[in-house]
Amino acid sequence: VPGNIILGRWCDCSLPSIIFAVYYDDMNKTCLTLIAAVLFNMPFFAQPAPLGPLPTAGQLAWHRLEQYAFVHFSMNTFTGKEWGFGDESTELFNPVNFDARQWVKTFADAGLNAVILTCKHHDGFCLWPSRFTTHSVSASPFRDGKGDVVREVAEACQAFGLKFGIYLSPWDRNHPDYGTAAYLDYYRNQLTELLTTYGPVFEMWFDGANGGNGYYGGSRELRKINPAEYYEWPQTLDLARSLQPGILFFSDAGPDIRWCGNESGFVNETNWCLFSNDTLYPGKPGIENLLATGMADGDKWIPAEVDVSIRPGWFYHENENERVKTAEQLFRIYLNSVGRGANLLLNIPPGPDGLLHPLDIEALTSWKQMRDSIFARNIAAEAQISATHTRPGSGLYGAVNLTDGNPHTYWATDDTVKSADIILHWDNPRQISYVLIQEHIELGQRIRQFEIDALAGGEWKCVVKGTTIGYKRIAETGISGCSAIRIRFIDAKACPVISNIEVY
Ligand code: FUL
Repeated sequence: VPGNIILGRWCDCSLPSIIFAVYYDDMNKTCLTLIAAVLFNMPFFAQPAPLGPLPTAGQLAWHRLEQYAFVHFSMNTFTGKEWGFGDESTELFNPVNFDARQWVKTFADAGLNAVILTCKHHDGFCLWPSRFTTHSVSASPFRDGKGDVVREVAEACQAFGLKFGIYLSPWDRNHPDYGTAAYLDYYRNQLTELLTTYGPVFEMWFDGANGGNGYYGGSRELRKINPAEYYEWPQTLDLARSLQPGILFFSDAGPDIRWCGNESGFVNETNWCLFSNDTLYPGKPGIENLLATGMADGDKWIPAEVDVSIRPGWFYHENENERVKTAEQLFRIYLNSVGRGANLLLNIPPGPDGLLHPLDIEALTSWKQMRDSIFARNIAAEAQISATHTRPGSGLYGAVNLTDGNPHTYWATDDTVKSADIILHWDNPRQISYVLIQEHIELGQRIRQFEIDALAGGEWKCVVKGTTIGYKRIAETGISGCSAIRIRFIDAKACPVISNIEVY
């Protein structure tokens, strides 16, 4: 601002640059503005071109949730089964101390950011008073048949600021029409009820279990369906989107979020958010490893979600009380999911009294304490940070952006430079256990290979050999007496664009 002149430039990589000058004349109180459009972007300033496929705004918001709760609670909670047959008496459902606020407060305290509830599992019992069936809470002793578990959980989520999602099993072993076209109407009617009654739903979960023997309205037979065609998913998804435009769909095949291919709590170390799902459908066998890795050249952004239970089963069973996962086991799962760029959907099943068991609460609480203490002090902020190469651009893309806590700024290299190092240096030697790296995925997932070297005792030593990064990568280093680390981006699909580095 020399005198009363303001010079500026506005640019977006896909548009011409706008150069403007504003002159304010104090004496005459007038303003003169000059505007010029430049039809090409000066490479001097241009931001890296996006490398598609890219996440949608909804998927970006989903990535930021990182970990959230899965709740399996239904008829099986009372029968001790994992898969009900569909002929269970509705009289059995009676959680006398049911308190959705106890569940959701526990989840919020554990740093879980959403809840996905089994509104209907494979046995067909509905946790809400559906107009389309009598096999629901309305026919149970719970709150004298006036209860609505879905409503209370959705309201508790709103009260504690958590997002709410639904699981509506496509396979229904109770319904007489399962296997025919009429059942699709029933399924869509129920979906419409859920998506128009309980407020915003962030995610809809389709599990892959399909067809088999069941009660089916009393016929007690085996019903087989062709999972690739029977459900006519595209029409159902269109319906759901018309009712809740922001909803994201999870299934083995996406289309918004993909299954990680196992129920043990991990994605592979190499985890691409990219996937080509054209030939896939929920329940397709033999693609587990592909789901756990993603596809480097996939044609859509379909990131992985890791669903795993805190107990051996998905539903509560008293005889599994001694086998609740420990804080250490949960932390390992966290590193193998969130720490590899996936989201974690951790199942915590309430018991038949309608409350979370104290052992599960204890495990969640100590897991949270463990995360808080391990990630308490980010020493990247105390380091001098530099890069072996930085994209030209008047300081717009400098390495300081990596530790500024701002997810919108990033360090990048020039378009032709696909490998470069970031060096963090401390005045006093440190103990370094974890290094956290985030790509600026708004511009695509790029990194294929990286390594981390540590300088200890005057010598550089490689402590991590890694592949993909994506939304987040937490690498374990475990080194002491370390005065510097060097993060070497070795290979990338296009110039590295990194938004955040943390060191613990
Ligand atoms: C599977 C189901 O068969 C299990 O019962 C459980 O709900 C799990 C999360 O998904 O497909």
